[in-house]
Amino acid sequence: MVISSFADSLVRGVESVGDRVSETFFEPVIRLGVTGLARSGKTVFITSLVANLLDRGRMTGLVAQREGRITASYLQPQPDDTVPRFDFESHLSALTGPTPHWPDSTRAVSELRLSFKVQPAGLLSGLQGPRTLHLDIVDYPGEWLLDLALLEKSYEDWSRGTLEHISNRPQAEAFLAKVRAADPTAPHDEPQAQDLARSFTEYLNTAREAGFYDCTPGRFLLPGDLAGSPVLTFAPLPVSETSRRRSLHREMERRYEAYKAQVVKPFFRDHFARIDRQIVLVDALGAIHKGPQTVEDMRRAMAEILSAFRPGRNAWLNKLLLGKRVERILFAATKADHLHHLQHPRLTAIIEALTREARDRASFAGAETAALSLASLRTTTEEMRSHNGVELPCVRGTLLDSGKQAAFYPGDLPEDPAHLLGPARNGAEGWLGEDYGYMAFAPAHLTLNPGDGPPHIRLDRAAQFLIGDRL
Ligand SMILES: Nc1nc2c(ncn2[C@@H]2O[C@H](COP(=O)(O)OP(=O)(O)OP(=O)(O)O)[C@@H](O)[C@H]2O)c(=O)[nH]1
Ligand SMILES: [Mg+2]
Repeated sequence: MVISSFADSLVRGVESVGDRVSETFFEPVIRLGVTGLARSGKTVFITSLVANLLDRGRMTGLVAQREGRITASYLQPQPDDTVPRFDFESHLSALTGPTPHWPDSTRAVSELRLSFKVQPAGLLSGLQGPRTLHLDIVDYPGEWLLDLALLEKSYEDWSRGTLEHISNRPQAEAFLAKVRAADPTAPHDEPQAQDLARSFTEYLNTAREAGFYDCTPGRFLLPGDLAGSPVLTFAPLPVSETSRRRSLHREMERRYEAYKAQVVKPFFRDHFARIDRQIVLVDALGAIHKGPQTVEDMRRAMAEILSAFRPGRNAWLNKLLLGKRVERILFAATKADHLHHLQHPRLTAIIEALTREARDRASFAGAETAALSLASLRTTTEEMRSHNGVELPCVRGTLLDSGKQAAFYPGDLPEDPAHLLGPARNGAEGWLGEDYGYMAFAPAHLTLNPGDGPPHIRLDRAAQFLIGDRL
């Protein structure tokens, strides 16, 4: 009797010390960055991840959950007062409400804090009380990472590179005609500057819609509250050293430098530099459907985006990070519910190949990397259908445009990703022999069991890689 109460109080003592220490000194925070090019699936990913971390019935791939060690999870006010909160509730009710629909496109950085109470694993688990761990999830457009390259370029270099690069694109014709008509050495004229910037922005938007990913400066596409301000009112011009002060050239150059100092640098300083774990989402299926040129363009954009994770190359970023590194980077092919699971390994192989160059670099910088295929919100079911005597692995879902149910076979992804990436690199116009279809599915009507989050594919595996070691 005496012994047991002594033992109890010892345990309680340890527990309360543990609690106090953890509450006052040791509530670790993981900052998880979620990025990807436009429409890659960032918003749906965060919404479903958070919903599934709150109701963890479908998260058995998360080891701490399987071991029953996550005792609670809850949303908290996010800690950065100047960053908009990720609008989790609206996005979730869009996806899972009575008339399910996809959330709207998002235009800026946002953030959300999810906190966990976790029972420690291992020998001491019985002696310690639950720990608290905060997960800060930051959603930011991948296009903003492309801007890193601007920091190393003068206005002259950037102008020359951009004009050369877009010279053959039909989307750029109208802008290029204005550039030819402009005299960069003439005195600066604001309406003309605005006209050039507007026309350049139009080019960027149509190029992006046409499937080009190399559309920088990134903030021209997602201006948020900077729309119309001078830092976004510039454009590339063929310039030479001889322009005088107050010329169109000099004013454009000044604004370009202001964009770097007041838009690009603050983003890297305030958001990027603080990230511990990163997921990069890639809509590989969408790109494959659009054709080889889109795939090649995406591969290049990914390589450039990911060079931000190899800061050695950029002196400014290197200084900013002071040796801090993103510890883990996950490359995820999204919307895998468009494919029967038989094809998922092939999609993963494609994403691995697509990011190989960049992955090698990131690993070199000390980050652990992995690749997988996932669906943040599963909208389809699988079925085999026979077609001309062949059994095809299909998926069935509700079509977004007509609301009708349909079975869909997207084509046979090659076992060897080089069969896609090779022709893409070599400038092929179309895929040889195979057509890759794409259908937009609507989110399905859901009736969720208590304790279950929305249906997904491998979201738990993604969570395990990204945060599992800290739970
Ligand atoms: N079938 C399916 N479609 C998805 C999934 N995730 C995203 N999508 C589709 O992809 C579109 C874009 O998803 P978002 O999450 O809004 O993408 P985003 O990266 O936040 O897009 P922006 O905010 O515009 O940059 C959605 O409207 C859906 O049509 C998924 O898990 N399954
Ligand atoms: Mg979004």
